[in-house]
Amino acid sequence: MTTITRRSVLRAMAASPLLALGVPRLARAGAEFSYKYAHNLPMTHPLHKRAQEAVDRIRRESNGRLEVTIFPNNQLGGDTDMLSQVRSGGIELFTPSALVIATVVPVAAINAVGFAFSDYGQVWKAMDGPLGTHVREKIAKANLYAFEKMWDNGFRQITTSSKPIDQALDLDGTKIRVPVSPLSISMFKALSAAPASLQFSEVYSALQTRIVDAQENPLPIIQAAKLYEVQKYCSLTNHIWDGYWFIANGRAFRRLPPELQRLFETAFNDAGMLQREDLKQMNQSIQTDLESKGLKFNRPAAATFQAQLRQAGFYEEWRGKFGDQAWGLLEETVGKLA
Ligand code: X2X
Repeated sequence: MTTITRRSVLRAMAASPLLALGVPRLARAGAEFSYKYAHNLPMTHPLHKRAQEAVDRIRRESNGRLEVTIFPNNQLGGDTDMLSQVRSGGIELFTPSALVIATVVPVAAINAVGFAFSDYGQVWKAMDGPLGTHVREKIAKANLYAFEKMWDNGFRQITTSSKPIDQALDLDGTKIRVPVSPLSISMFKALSAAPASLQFSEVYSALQTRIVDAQENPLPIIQAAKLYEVQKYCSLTNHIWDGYWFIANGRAFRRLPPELQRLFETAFNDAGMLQREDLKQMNQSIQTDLESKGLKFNRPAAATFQAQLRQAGFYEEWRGKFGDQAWGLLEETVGKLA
């Protein structure tokens, strides 16, 4: 016997364009799974655009069964809030930077060890390979599901309102905002700066009111969040490579039938690969754009920073914290660090 339920009617309507016409709101309200996805970036950033495409694809290919609503730009709170919401199930999806998820899964910060990666070839080799697998396993232990492909945040650069940073000494005493990340604090302390952790939602106003003089982020974020309006100098240090893990609450992911889990995986991983490509394209012209908006660029050599980090025992300390296994996986790609 076939029972006619509200759900089966809605599913039939969603599958038939003619019937579904005119009742989009009803069809939406009837989605079998309605998930919330939150992130910390302005809507002009490629992460948002590609996530929006993925979400549209998911609705289409699931015939309206699976619907994701996006809350961009810290609408649901800063990183720390979003992280606790995705852990509790208040939201189902979140894209924390590796630095941020590391407050719950410490080894996730390993891609952000100072000056470890020298280019994207190394980055994706490690993160799409054994190091990425290792981190995803640890994320799973926190009852979060990390989709396989990490999204790009970028190589982080230092901006200041006061002076260009040309060598490690120039950071001495500089009040610099870093994410809510023990690794970032440790690294900038080792460089004799005065780092302060703030959520990204607070960065623009902290710079504007001079609570801090400096911050560090990849150029696409400096552009999307208009940080050039409140900063003068940009020093291309490339000191950290940072990426976003696309994560789901573990229970919310397992609750989906296998075909919808696979749809999530395909849609988010494909979109992540395109987002990596977007950033690669942007990186070719973005400096010129930021110069036209008034930022002054310089390109310091890495040597003085690395020497200072070594001398301060930074690498030894973090090798100990991450453990030999994870550290070994990183060094397999980038060579000896300590
Ligand atoms: O907070 C930041 O600086 C950002 C946007 O890069 C992260 O998500 C770590």
